[in-house]
Amino acid sequence: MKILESELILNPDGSIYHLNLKPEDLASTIITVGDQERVEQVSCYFEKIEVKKQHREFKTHTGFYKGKRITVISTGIGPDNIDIVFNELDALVNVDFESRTLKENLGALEIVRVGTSGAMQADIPVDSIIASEVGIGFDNLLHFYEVPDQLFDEEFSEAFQKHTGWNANNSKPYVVAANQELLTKFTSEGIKKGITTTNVGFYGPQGRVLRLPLQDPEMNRKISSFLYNGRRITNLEMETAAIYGMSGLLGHKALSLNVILANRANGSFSKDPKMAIDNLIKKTLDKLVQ
Ligand code: R1P
Repeated sequence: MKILESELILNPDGSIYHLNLKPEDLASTIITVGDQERVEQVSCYFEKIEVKKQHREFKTHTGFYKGKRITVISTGIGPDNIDIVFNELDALVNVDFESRTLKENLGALEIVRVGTSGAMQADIPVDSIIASEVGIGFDNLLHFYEVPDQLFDEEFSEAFQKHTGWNANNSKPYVVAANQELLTKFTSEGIKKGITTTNVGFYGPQGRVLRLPLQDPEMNRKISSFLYNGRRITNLEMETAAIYGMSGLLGHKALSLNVILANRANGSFSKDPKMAIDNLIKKTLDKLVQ
């Protein structure tokens, strides 16, 4: 079936609407970062950069690291941007832009998020790295799609809602796992497994009070004290669950890695965030070529 011009919007040069990329600009291994300035922080390690493009907050460099072709792209902040980035990355691989039809053989991308995050447990040091084995989405992005039965862990979600006395006005938390192959490959001495909550905002939704009181001031304490099969929630950010959900729906392999910049439980913050992020970048690139 042909996808209409209003649904798959292409720019006059044939690139896709928001990402401003053509299919040939993309590698099958992709690093996503939130901050567009982090794109250079990754691509400075490439021996050669062959694509440099940007539109809005979506900046892309494609090049080679130790002979492997890798794309690094910034998503900006939040699950709403993940909807755009993941649908368009998928279209670049799986839609024939000439005929506007799905390709017969669908491709699977390997996608690793290199992000920053806040720890929810006092014993998780700033500058440490967490690979999310599970993402819990407090956002509602995935609820707009038809989701196959196995994608969400409903039992986990029920237990979490019960523990927190989840407000029915908020969207139902969805629980979705990382790609197991990538999780195994990346988990190591310096990269520990964890459970990550993904939220729609940085302040109220993550329990930060500057001037506005919270609907549930106890939520972060409840998140920290939640245990499921002996596992606790380690960290909180704004993209992981949406990335896992969209990748699960589209058939891509995804893993989210986050360096802890803030510890929300003990109030500490990294003394050198740039160096901490750089450490994660170098570890990620080396794991990708292993
Ligand atoms: C908030 O400051 C942003 O930082 C974190 C959050 O998920 C959110 O996107 O990740 P990034 O540094 O990867 O953007």
